[in-house]
Amino acid sequence: MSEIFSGIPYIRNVNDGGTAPFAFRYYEPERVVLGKKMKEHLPFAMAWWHNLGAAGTDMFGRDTADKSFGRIKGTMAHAKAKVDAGFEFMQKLGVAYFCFHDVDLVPEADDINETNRRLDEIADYIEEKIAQTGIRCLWGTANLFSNPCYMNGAGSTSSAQVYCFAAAQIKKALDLTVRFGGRGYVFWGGREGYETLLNTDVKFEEENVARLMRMAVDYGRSIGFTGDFYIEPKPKEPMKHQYDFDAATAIGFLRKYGLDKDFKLNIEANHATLAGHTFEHELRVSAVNGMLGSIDANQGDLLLGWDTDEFAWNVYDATMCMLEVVRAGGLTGGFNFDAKNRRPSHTTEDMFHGYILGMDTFALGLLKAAALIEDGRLDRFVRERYASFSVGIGRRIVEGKTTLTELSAEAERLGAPELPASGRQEYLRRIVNEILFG
Ligand code: XLS
Ligand code: CA
Ligand code: CA
Repeated sequence: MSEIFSGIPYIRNVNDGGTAPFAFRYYEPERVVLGKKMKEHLPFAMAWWHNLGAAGTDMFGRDTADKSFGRIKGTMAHAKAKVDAGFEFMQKLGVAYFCFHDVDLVPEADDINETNRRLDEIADYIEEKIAQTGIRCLWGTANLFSNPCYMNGAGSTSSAQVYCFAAAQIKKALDLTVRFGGRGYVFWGGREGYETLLNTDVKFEEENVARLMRMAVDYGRSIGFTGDFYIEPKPKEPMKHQYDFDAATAIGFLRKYGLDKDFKLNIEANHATLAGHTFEHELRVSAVNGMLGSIDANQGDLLLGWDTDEFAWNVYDATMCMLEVVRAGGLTGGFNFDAKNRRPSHTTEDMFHGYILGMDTFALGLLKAAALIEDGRLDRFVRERYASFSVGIGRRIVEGKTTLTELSAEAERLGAPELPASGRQEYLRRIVNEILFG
């Protein structure tokens, strides 16, 4: 098989002989940080849909990039060329995992039987590549939002027939995920939401979404899938109201329907900011609930109100992200680059620049997070901030040994409380800047 990205070298770190512009500046897979190799802190994954599919189309214009890989789009020959391109791309970057939707892999046919036949054919080919390279699946998913039949959602559809098709796609996507050694399986509720209550039974729709997830868990476990299922929260786009608005909403849903033992969350940076949260907020809410599973490692644009899926370049945000991940003890999933080049970045070289940027940003974030942890001032400050709860009445509160009557008596004894100690936000931000910029 001939080389597809022939002008691009294997990407190495500058300390390891890599030369500009195709070299990592910060990512060194074998470098040990906080007792673990960088590549273990950062299991990176390629998103099949963006990297091998997205060609710059937007609502106002057609493709700018050529993602044909020398074949006619919409054919099985093209599907195979995407496999060749994808594996060569991942090998050149040292990316160990990929993520996919079912219909990223093959052109979808009108009849699901034919789509599944095509999926079986491409799966054989992908399995050969997995055996040759050791690259495997981080997570798989079913695209339950592009086909017009999913106009009202999949699990939350108004049509029992459509619900069956959603179930069939999930079943097949789970089969493929297991065949590709997947660590996880994602539910992003693309159109699981609604536009108006005038035509919607919210309670019924949410129950149906939960039933579909329960059936997916039962089927997955029956075929030997031992990984995590994930919900990927997103507040809007395409629907106005989405049922998986943010981490807290998704966690409440999973607990209500008894799905929390099998599911964790896949937190996307861009979705966090769309929900009006920071990326690190969504990570922290997931982590403190034991639900931090995987990350879609991209970045949104706060000046735009939609999901721009940019390659992450904001080192401050990446540092805050890595602080959360390291403190949580790492991910069971990984860092999936659900990111695409900007429309004018339309060349093959840009595909590599995007990944080098993303990988370097999170590597630098890891180094800075490690430096903040080793510095210790932030952690110490937070610990000491709550010191009044480790002695006297504070301690009795935490130990559950007191009552409202006793606390009330204490307040009456004091007459008026002292102000809490300063939160020192500006001082703490100075520490972060000092660690980031020296
Ligand atoms: C869309 C989502 C999607 C999921 C997988 O906004 O990010 O790409 O990650 O279905
Ligand atoms: Ca995503
Ligand atoms: Ca997205």
